[in-house]
Amino acid sequence: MLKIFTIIYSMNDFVNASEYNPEEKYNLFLLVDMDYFYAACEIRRNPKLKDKPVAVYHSVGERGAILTANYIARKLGIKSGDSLSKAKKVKGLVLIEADMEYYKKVSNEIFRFLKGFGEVEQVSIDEGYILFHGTYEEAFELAKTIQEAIYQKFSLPCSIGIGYNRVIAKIACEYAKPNGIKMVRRSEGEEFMKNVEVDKMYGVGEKTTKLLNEIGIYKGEDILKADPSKLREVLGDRTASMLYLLAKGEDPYKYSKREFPKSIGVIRTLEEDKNKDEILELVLAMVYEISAEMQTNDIFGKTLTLKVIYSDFENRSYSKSLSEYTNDFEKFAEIAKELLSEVEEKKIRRVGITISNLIPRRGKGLI
Ligand code: DCP
Ligand code: MG
Ligand code: MG
Repeated sequence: MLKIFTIIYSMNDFVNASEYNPEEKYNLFLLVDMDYFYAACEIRRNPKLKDKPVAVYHSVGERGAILTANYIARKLGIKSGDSLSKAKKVKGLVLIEADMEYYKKVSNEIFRFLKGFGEVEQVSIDEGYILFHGTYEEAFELAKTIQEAIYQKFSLPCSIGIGYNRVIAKIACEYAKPNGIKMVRRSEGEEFMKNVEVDKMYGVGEKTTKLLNEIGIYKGEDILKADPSKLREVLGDRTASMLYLLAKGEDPYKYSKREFPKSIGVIRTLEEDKNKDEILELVLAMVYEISAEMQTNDIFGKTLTLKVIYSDFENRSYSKSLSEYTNDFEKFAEIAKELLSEVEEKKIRRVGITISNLIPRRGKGLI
């Protein structure tokens, strides 16, 4: 258990990244987020402000806070959350009181327009996911079209992140800002996350960031290198497994808004054909990935299936069920080892692990 993160780390060499096929269609997510939205709305209705530092604030009585600032103002050190009194000291800064009604109206118009490009999941006043099925290249073309169209129609800049899940799209968008497009393919996901700072990760707030920094974890790669038992001790099981999935470029929350899954699985192609005794570490790493996903989503399961595709393209599946529902890595790892021992002595090309017979969280009478 203790060594599993490092095992997974070294497994990268094993996985065939050249599997990516430019013709292939995927379910992709385009996160469209407006740039310095409230300030951009103000500049839109008063174009004279275009090259000036602009900040929008909200105030109650004497006290006020900055809600956002354009990038010129950000260069002067102004950001959302700053106090109005601090902002007032910045020479040349244009301060405008928030007009929420106007921003909501503009937002509604933008989202009505975006719905013309596909199914949209709005997540805040200025951002939403467009669900897209197609190739990565098509997704990138669509993003360019949308960005240009929004600018033409509303005179507002936006940035777009494209990813194979919501979390990757969201983080990619941060990197695209301002007024850019950033796409991360599945084969690039883990590499991309290596340099992502923990506070940029979805669901990681100030408190978790502080705890992580205290034990020397700043970026995605530090999470994968960390001692997992230490991570669990500091953060608790659930947050630790959530972070692990994020660092791997996976979406820990992917079941939250959707149908409950029938099974959770991963499949990997080996860089070169291997014997069964050479794939144990990879198999355990895959089991760990799935159990972490189950732990973050409060999912429990009973049946583990190991699928082996031999180099002659024949394939076989081996399954075993536990007597109880669990999401404990050790329990599934034991079955995986047992199943692997039953595998034929032939060269292996691909290997898959699936856990099925799933139930949501620990419920009365269920476990
Ligand atoms: N907002 C707010 N309070 C905050 C952060 C943001 O009221 N603490 C408001 C003002 C923003 C809008 O929500 O304009 C959208 O938030 P974003 O986080 O998307 O920030 P911006 O669009 O302003 O800037 P960016 O270009 O970084 O997306
Ligand atoms: Mg924004
Ligand atoms: Mg936003």
